[in-house]
Amino acid sequence: MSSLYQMSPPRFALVRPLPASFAQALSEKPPITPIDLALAQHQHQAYVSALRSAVGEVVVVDAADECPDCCFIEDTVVIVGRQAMITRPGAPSRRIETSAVAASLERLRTRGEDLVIEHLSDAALLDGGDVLYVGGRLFIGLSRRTTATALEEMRARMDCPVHGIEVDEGLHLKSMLSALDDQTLVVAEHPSALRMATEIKAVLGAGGSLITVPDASAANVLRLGRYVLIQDGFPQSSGRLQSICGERGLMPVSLKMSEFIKADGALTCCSVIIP
Ligand code: CIR
Repeated sequence: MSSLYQMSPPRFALVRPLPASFAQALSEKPPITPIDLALAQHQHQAYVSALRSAVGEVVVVDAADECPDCCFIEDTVVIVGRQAMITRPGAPSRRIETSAVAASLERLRTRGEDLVIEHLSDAALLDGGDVLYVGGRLFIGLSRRTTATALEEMRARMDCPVHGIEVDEGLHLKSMLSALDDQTLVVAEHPSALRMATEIKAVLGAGGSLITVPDASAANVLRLGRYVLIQDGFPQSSGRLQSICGERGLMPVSLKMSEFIKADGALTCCSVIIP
């Protein structure tokens, strides 16, 4: 099975442009300065350009103005190997986002991609932001958006080991941690993030390691072949990440995500990667 963390470029990235309603996206705390839609568009375009340079093909799912959060496409599907599990997002306003994503995956399948498209049951709630695939395992955050029923269903239906991790702070499991490769987690220097990362590292075993960064948002990085998307605007965190990338022969690409952070988003949430 292709790994998300190999040096060769992932085959596909699915993205969803910003809807005109993006300024009304959900947010845990209303931002001090409201979302600047023009700036958000600019940041999203830079994100998509970075993806175009790093993956085989970018598949664009049409935006839906009735879904202010639709650009956070990661929450709508979990893909491991050929298995694509369409989620049932935790926020009621986001549940209608999944059908357009399922239809795009179906089009890829009819083009010959070896994908098996499945749907979580109506009993489950799960956001893809709570799902980290690393070391051949799925770690699923139990958060305000993702339920124990969803964890059990994923355990029963996914073709890989599945572990639950309590999320007691932040929106999602990946709000304060992410993976650089199959053994290395990037994690915020924050008690709750460190506790979750330590639990994951224990499952990964002797090779598992943690890279800590001072800024919570900056702990969300997106590995794409030999590139690593990191967040601009957090000098201490990006300095640390840039030097680690250099040591490992990876190329950091800095992107500003300020308008997405206002809606509790970051780098992983704006795409779905198919290795
Ligand atoms: C939400 O509250 O659902 C969106 N405003 C943010 C979702 C971010 N998703 C992610 O990090 N996977």
